[in-house]
Parts: sequence; C-alpha cells; structure tokens
Amino acid sequence: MSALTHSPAWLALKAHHSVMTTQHLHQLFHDDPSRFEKFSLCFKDILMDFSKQPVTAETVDLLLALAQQQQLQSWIARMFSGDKINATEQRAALHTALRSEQPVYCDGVDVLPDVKRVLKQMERFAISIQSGARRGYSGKIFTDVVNIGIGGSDLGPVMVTEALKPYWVNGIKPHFISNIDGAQLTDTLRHLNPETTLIIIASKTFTTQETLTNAHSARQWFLANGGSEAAIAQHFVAVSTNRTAVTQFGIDPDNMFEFWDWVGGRYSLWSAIGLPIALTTGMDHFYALLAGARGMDRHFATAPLQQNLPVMLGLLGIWQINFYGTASHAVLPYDQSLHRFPAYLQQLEMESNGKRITRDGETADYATGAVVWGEPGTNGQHAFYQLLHQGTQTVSADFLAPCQSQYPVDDHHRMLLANFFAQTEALMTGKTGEEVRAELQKQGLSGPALEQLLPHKIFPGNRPTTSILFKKLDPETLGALIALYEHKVFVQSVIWNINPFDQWGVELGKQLAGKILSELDQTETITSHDASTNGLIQYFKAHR
Ligand code: G6Q
Repeated sequence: MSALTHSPAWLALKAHHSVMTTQHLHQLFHDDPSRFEKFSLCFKDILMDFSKQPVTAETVDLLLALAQQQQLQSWIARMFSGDKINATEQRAALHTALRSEQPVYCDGVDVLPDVKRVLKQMERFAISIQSGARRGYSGKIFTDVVNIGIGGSDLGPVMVTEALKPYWVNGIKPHFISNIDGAQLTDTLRHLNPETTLIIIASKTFTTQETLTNAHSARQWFLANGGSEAAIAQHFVAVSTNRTAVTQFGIDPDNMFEFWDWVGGRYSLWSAIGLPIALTTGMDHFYALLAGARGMDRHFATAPLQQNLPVMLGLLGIWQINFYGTASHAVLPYDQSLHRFPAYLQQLEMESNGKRITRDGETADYATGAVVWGEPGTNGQHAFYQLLHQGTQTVSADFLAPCQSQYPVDDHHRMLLANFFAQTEALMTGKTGEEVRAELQKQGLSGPALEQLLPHKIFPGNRPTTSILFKKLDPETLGALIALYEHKVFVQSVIWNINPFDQWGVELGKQLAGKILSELDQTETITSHDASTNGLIQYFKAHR
C-alpha cells in the first residue's frame, strides 16, 4: 500500500465513504433543503453548484483535510513561483506567467518582459493582417488563416475560436489541420486561395512528424497554385520554441513567434500558440481571454481552499474517482459554441494525470484520473444519456451552460436550459418503483402487463453531477473557465502525488511510428514484430 492510501486523511475518507454510500442524493436533499446554499460557490459570473454530488459538510471537511495533508497550498505557491515542478523534464510549469501582470521568475530571470514582447508582436501582426496593411503576394487582403499543429498546438486554438465565433473579425476565417491523414489537409486547402491564405505552423518542438509533413504539403500546395518561393515569407509564419528548426524549414526568424519550454503544450493557448485566436477574434479579445484566466489564477492562489472553485472541483473528482470508483467523467456543455470543450479537456485531464508512477517513483495503487469525454447537450440526450440514467456503471458529469445565449433565437435558449435543469434533476432523483407504478396505473395498465414493464421504467438516480452556470460565454468568462479546469487538474495531481506536466506516452508515440515507417518501404516480409503487427503490416503492403 502506498503512503497516500495509508494516510490518515485517506483512511478517514474511506470510512466516511462507507457511510455515505448507503445514502441516496434524493434523501440528502430531503434532509437538508439548504444544500444548494451550502454546496455551491461563485467566482465573478460563474456559479458552481456541487450540491448534486454525494457530499455533506463532513465530506468537504475530510476532503480539505486531504488537501492539507498533501500540502496543496505549498504546491500552488511553488507552481506560481516558477519552481521546477515538472521534475522529469526539469522544467517550471509557468502557463500562469503568460497571463500575469506581475513579474514571474524562472531560473532567477523575470519572464514577463519576454511574454509582453511576444504579445506585442502578436498584436502588431494581428492588426497588420486585419487592417490589410500586410497582404498576400498579389496584393489581396488575407481572408483565411490555416493553423497547422497537433495536440496542444491545435486543440486549444480550435476550441477557443469555435467558442468565440460571435467575436470573429469580419472577413477572416480560421482553419485547422492537425491529422497526418491527407483527408484533412486536402479537404481544407481545396476551398482556399493561396493568394489570400496565411499559414501558421505551430509546433513547440518543431519536430513533430504530423505537423512537419502537413507543413511541407501545404508549402507544395502553395507553390503549385500560384505562390512562389519568394512569397513564402509573406504567407508562412511559425510558432515555436525551436528557432533553429524553424529556420531550417525555410521560415524567416522574423516571421517566428516564440514561446518557452516552461509552457506545456496543452497549457499553451495563452502563448503565441493562441495566434489563430488573436487573428480571428482580434487582440483585444485575446487580452480579455488572458484577463479572465488571470482572475481565476488569483482566485486559485489566494481564496481559502473551501471557497476555491478549482480546489473544490478537483477534490470532488478525487471523491468520485478514488472513493466511489467512478472511472468515467462526462463534460456536457449546454452551449453549441463549446462543442470542442470536451475534446480540449480530454487532453488536458487525460494527458496530465494519466500517469501510474508517483513523483517518488512508486507505482500508484490508486486511480489517477477518469476517462473524460462528452458532447454538447441536448444532442447527447438523444444518444448516450440512456447509459447515464439506467446503465450499470456510474458516470459523473459536469453540466455547463450560459444564462445568456450568444445566438438568441426565439425560445431556443429557454428550452435548452430547461433540458439542462431537467437532466441534472432526473439524474439525481431518479424514479422509484412506486412512482412508476402510479404512472402506469394512471395510464390504465394493470396486472402482468404493468409488472412486466415496471422494472424497465425505474431510474435509480443518485448519479453525481456538478452544474456550472455562467452569465455569457464572452472571452473573459471563457478564459476563467479554462483556467478553472487547468487548476482542477493540478489540484488532483497534487493529491495523487504525480507530475501532470510531462507526457512520456505521447513521446513514445512519436518514436514508434518512425521505425515502422521505413519498414513499410521494404519489399521483404517483415518479421521484427509480434505476429499480429507483422501480419497487419503485410496485409497493408499487399492491399495498398
Ligand atoms: C501536449 C503534448 C502534445 C503536443 C503535441 C504537439 O501537452 O505535449 O499534445 O502538444 O504532441 O507537439 P509540438 O507542439 O511540439 O508539435
């Protein structure tokens, strides 16, 4: 057994769980009508209601005791102050410095001047593109921005530009190419005119096979469709930490936007990786996004743990994952604009905390994360909610919604929110046998027909949800929401004693394909792998 699962705070929660597990959420609400007031928190326009989680005041106290035991406050301070808490890569994790207004020191040097310098460079560039001062090779203004990047160099900008569509600058459209599958590149570029297309190659390392391959193909497309070598400098820019590789690729370092190794890929949308956001929505809105995240940073760093949204969200996850054994977590935005938010959080959470070795090099004997997934409501209701309501496993869920729609159309938003409230209520209360029986009798059913149908219409309820409501999905609120989840992930990593800032599993993927790639060109039979992999390679070669 690990030190964590042996620890007093853990054991106290375990004992408490054995009592709580006999209680139905419905009963908890019946016993205490003030649950909403007790178990909801506010930060600016964001309300987080966790009263539909199986918690009492004692649960909260015990979770906070666990946070204290794991020295959460000291870890938070270490992260903000630039300690090299990404120990396996000997790096700081300073994404918060990207939105800071105060000096932040890394290796004794204030990083803020560099951060501000690149933000200014982005601002100048965005203004020059939007105003038409900087144009394509034929003198036409830019109308399309293509971001070529993958993982952390893709998901954040995709999610944010989609979420902030109502803020798009007139006449500029973003496109994203991430997959090495030629389908995405072909499908994106075939609609575009090289004369009016700006291409951003976004890669922290500038060595990622998918991105570099797509970048080379985009270059060929540009040259084959009217562009010239001389015009490349006007149409291609890079975002990277690797100046040498950018230069080798043929991009003028003047057209490079820099960031730093203390920015993790999945935490990088606040850096120059956010260039597509700035170009599409305008630098003012990018600054507002940063301001929203900065507000949440301050809240995370200074609010008492009990009133701290990221802390409580993280601890509720611990309660579900480690004590209730909930292995699946759904993110359900009742806002179509957030349709890529679940995919973004999937990377943030699963890449950060999907680890089995602790900071001390031990194998964790406890779960370190759930499978994160989701789709916007109400689409999900007509697809997978069946399992949430009546399946054999419990899935925890975050429901998110704005009070004001960005797209007010007739009665749509009222109906959307009615679904949000109805679903969280139904997941919590369920429907008992007696209720179903009364319903069926009212419909005129009786005898064996009623008895046969009855069990199928029972809903156990007691399904845990957290509701996050906010006034409107403006850039500032979105920034705060993203930072809320970034810090939630950090809180959980501290409890689990793991490093959330490395990603050796991703690195493995980057190495593995390289070896097989050369084998795909060999004519002789491949025998260097297991029988399955050899067989699959042979089949592919025979049928390509
Ligand atoms: C993120 C991961 C990973 C990374 C991509 C792209 O935290 O490290 O998703 O962002 O593999 O890497 P590059 O930006 O270096 O191309």
